[in-house]
Amino acid sequence: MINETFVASSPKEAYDQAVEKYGEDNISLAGAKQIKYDDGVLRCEVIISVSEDAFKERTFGENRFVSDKENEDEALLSEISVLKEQLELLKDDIYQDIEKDNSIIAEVKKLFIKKGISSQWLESTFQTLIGTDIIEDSALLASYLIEEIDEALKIKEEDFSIPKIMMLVGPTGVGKTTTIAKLAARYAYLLDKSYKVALLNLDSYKVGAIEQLEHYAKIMQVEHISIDSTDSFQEKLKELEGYDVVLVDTAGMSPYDTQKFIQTVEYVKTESIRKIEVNLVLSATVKYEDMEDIYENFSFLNLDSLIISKFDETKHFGTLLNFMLLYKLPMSYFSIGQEVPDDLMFADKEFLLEKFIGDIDEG
Ligand SMILES: Nc1nc2c(ncn2[C@@H]2O[C@H](COP(=O)(O)OP(=O)(O)OP(=O)(O)O)[C@@H](O)[C@H]2O)c(=O)[nH]1
Ligand SMILES: [Mg+2]
Repeated sequence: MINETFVASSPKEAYDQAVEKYGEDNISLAGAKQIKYDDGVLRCEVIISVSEDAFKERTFGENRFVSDKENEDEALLSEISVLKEQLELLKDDIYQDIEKDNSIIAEVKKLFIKKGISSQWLESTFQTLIGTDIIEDSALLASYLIEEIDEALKIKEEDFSIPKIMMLVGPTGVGKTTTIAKLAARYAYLLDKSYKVALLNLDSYKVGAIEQLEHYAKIMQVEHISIDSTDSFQEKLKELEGYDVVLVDTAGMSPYDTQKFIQTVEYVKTESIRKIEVNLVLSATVKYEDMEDIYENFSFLNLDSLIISKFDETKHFGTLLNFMLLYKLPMSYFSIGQEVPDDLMFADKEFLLEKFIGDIDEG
């Protein structure tokens, strides 16, 4: 095997470069670190191992046999993409003129931006309405936008095809452990059928993390195991094959905790008979500026769905909706307070949109 280092501003970007070059199945992570370069910029180095053959083929073999036909196709494709760009610019110009003359668009746009929706999404939606009556009436336009948001939101239906493994990941203090406890109670006691639940704790960083989950496990009388290496994770997953639902708690990570990310990727990639479903827990109070960093880093883990926590701590849901418009992750659960197990509900678009409409109505 040969080790190769990829450098980028985030671990995900560096890892993606490796995947693009070799394909996900041909590489394994050998390490990662964050380094301040001589220019003062912090960069992430991700080291992957790859077979010698793949390394030679990809590093020295590329472009050796590019045929004339392939060259022609490439030239044609690049001409088409230039034309497409010019068309987009033209459309933008036309739209800018219309926006200047149409006070209704300007008024509705200002309100939705104030509530957290990005101008980029709004403008591309408005562009599809040029020439229609909708842009002549502010109430109609606002309700059209809400319908569009509704349509874009996705729900991940609760899946009772047992057995399953659900891993919760997310920034520090967002409510992962509390949500794990609520989910454990839901599957063990609150549904029509009682499922056999086990809790696995991968958080070996936080002081008291083991005790926190153990405390919930004791109250609910469910199995609880702490893990400190990928080997023991794999071993325990095997031992727990007879369980219906295995809930996996992880350490809270800031977007800059490269080492924790790499460790978590190793856990996610652990071979197991069942798929490890990765759920990102995101607070409803997330700041717009943090959203992209969070997604950029956590998408590294191949996210299956989004659990929204701290629903009760805000009246403003536009930023969160914007997050979903941009990244199109399906929502699975909402955590609506601190009470275990009561404050958890299955994700509901209507519930979320009603709150957003209430906020819009307040202006
Ligand atoms: N208001 C409110 N508080 C919540 C909610 N979910 C969790 N909390 C509170 O947030 C705090 C942190 O919750 P944890 O479950 O420990 O968060 P965590 O993501 O596991 O934290 P780390 O493991 O440190 O990353 C606790 O005080 C919880 O009671 C929620 O939906 N609403
Ligand atoms: Mg925790």
